[in-house]
Amino acid sequence: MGLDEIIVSRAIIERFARKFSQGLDLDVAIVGAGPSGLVAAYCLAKAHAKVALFERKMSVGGGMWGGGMLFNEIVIQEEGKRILDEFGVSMEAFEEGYYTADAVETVSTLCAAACRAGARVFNGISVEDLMVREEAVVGLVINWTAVEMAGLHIDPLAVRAKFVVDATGHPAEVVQVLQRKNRIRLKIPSGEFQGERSLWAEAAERSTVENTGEIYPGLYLAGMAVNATLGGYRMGPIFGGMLLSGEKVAQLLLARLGSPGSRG
Ligand code: 48F
Repeated sequence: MGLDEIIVSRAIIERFARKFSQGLDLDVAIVGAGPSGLVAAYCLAKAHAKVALFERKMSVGGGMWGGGMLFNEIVIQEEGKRILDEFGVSMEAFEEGYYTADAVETVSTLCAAACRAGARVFNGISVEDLMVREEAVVGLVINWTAVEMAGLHIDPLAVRAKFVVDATGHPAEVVQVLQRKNRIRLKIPSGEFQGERSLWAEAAERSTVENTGEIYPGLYLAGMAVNATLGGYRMGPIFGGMLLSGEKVAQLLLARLGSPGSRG
């Protein structure tokens, strides 16, 4: 069979344009494809919500690939094991209540499951701002990461979403941009972004899950962005809290969405 490079080019352009265009009007837009974002995307897509993930890097997985200090094994506590079991990730008991999993197998399995459930993943795209209407977040403002890196002066595009999830990890970028640009008060006692505290795995894992939820009308927090925003502790390379937070944000959003529309 002869190969025509122009057909190859046209196939990429047309198929990407279709996918991208279908991702412009969403039930849920998730920013950041780390463990919490991937689990949230999977749970939402499985329940037929129209969901897309926007990830700055080319690779999904966030801080999970490198385990702890580049030793690519992760630790999951008893509470989080159920979630990796559901995905079929192999785990090995270490000591009572502690399990290990291969970081690469875990990331790739979470991502494949999210995609197969119907979540669309847009990598190489950075969320630089939000759409805000009458004191509610109603969408994202996005641009190519390559444009951001090159410092080019090129206007972004917009994505509408009924709900946005900040799953950007330690920097909690979405919350920070919302606060910086709109002079608003967050739905927490301090009213404003706090920044994370030093390492305390047990307290951090608990508070990440407990505080997962809506931080401003239309904007939810999941994963490490929860603790960063509320002034919670960091937890280091234990990942049960990230998985549980992703699951919890999806459950909260599904309750808000009622019966999500079928994916377009
Ligand atoms: O940091 P990350 O893995 O978030 P997470 O799901 O998990 C945290 C853990 O990895 C670890 C930890 C727990 O053990 O403390 O750090 O909370 O993934 C966040 C992803 O968001 C992307 C970033 O590249 C990363 O892959 N990201 C950050 N800001 C933006 C973004 C942005 N403005 N636009 C798009 N993607």
